[in-house]
Amino acid sequence: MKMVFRWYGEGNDTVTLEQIKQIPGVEGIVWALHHLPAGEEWPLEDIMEVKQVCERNGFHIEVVESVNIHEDIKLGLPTRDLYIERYKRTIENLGKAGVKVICYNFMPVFDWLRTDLYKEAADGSTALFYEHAKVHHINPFELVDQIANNLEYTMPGWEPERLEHLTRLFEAYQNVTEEDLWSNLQYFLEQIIPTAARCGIKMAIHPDDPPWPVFGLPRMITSGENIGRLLRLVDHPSNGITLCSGSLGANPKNDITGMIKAYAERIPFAHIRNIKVYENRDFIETSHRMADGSVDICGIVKAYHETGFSGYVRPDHGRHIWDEKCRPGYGLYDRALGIMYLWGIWDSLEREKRGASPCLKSMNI
Ligand SMILES: [Mn+2]
Repeated sequence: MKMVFRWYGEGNDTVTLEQIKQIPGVEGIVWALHHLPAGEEWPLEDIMEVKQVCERNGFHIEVVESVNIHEDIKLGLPTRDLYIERYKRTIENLGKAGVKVICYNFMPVFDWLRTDLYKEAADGSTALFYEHAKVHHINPFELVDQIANNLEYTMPGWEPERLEHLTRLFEAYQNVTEEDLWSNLQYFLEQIIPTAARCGIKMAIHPDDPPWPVFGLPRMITSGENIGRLLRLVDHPSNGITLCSGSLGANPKNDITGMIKAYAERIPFAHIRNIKVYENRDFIETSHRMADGSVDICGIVKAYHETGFSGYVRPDHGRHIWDEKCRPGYGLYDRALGIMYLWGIWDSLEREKRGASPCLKSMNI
């Protein structure tokens, strides 16, 4: 597995590239042009600028997250063709810069949903929290007001320009069924997958977070079965998934290790994180350690190891610990701890497979 770390760019992240450099085994930066709204073409010059900054610090930029999809594409409006053409040009520009994987999602309106970004745990750390009953009792406008408008940092998927049009968006989705969304996704993929394939890029859709409908908005990428359907829409290696253990793990029925084994060839990018799921469907993001949450992190890493996974991995989110001030879920410390936990599992599996290292053997250990 190739370890990567999400970074929001110069002047837009509390974490520096110099700090990331000191986390063992991180080879690349997961990045995006966060200043561009969904639907804009990503200019090659802007892409090359990020490449230069990252490469100067010894990192590759092979994974982009996300190139967001304009709502007109998801809604299947006539204007979608214009945005799809721009999307193709962005793919081409990213290909020229050496990008190999583009993570994206196809969730209407909200990329992800939580009810509290700083829920305090018994040990004094805070983390992102989802309260199921609250989502069913609050209207989306109130939730946006509580979450997005009180943020120090812009959160991906919660950009002000997107949320400004919330009323119009909800109206637009009123008659859009899950099946409509599937057919709009198919239309999009049929157009862009040939371009991605030609550019040596794998598209990797991120599962819906949480993996069920919210505020009456349909959701598709929620289960192993639906991931199978997605992969069959355009049956090509460039049509893949970002397997996010935290998103899919919110539904305990999801067999994530089973998905890894079933779709190994089509997972270019893995998000690994743990959450604790409660019986009432609430969940809180926890440390990566298996005992702290409900997700079988050891089983997941083992499944990747067994299938010979050579794709990219990132620790996804972290808690806020040691008084760190950071973008919710994206501090340095807990994500670095997560990486070391993942390496710990991976290295022990490697050792088991290959036997003790030559150095240890020569010492007769
Ligand atoms: Mn994720």
